[in-house]
Amino acid sequence: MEKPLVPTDADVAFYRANGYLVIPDVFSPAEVKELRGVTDDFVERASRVEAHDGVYDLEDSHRRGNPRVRRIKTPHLHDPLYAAAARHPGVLAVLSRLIGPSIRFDTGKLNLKSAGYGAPVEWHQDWAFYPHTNDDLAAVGIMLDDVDEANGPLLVVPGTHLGPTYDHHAEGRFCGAMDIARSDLDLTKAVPLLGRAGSITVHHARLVHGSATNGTNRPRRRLLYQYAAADAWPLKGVGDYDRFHADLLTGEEPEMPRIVATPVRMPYPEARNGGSIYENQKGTARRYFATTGHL
Ligand SMILES: O=C(O)CCC(=O)C(=O)O
Repeated sequence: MEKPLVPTDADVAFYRANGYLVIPDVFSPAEVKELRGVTDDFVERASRVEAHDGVYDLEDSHRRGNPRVRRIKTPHLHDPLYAAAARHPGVLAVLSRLIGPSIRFDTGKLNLKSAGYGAPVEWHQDWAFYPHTNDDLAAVGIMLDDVDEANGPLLVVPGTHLGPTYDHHAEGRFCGAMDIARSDLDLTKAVPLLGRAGSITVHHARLVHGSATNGTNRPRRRLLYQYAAADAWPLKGVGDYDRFHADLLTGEEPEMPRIVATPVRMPYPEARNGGSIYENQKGTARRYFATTGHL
């Protein structure tokens, strides 16, 4: 394997100021091909599935025999290739520069955003879903397809990781989406994260982001894995300590959590529609992408 690409000092400074990075060609064409192959198999098996389950989150238009998969949940638990992708040396080399040498894997998903109908994800901050004792948390997106302006790229609002944590509630319950009309955000500043298949994106957990429907005839499949500095502890608590400990990918298990003052809102009371961000966001009456479409 080639030596992993490591972000330069300028890349790190860009990430600190803007809250995101795009790094080309972290996964080789052969690795991408294998990941696409497993993904095709998962989608095919979904033709026998009727409703959301532990593996599949389905588009509203999904039917048995005509599979329309919105997301494969926790892919790393269902196939060793997905598990290996979460520990890819290229990904860890990038993260160690951005969040430090001791890195814990949190969880992951594969958002399919299929050609023609792949669902939008409303504007949100990941931090609103899983606040921690410090904010050295990042999500890594692995592009399984070329991503351009039209096939539903991740859109980010640079610098918002340094600002407030916005309200992600509707009618008093968590809904996992921001109400843009009630925020001070200037969405003309949003930028699409584009690249060839095999590239990765990294975004800070507090960065405002979202994505539109994929109206093209090209898929936009993207693995999305969450990581945290090992000394960041989830404020919602640790459900399974053995797994939490086993998910330490590099470095040392710290003796104590590191506590840093950050704007925190708790995702309670829980979303009326559980199961995935897509379901949570059905709780908002103010859908930006459904009403406004693309930027
Ligand atoms: O896949 C996307 O375009 C956005 C995904 C995202 O932000 C999420 O699933 O939390």
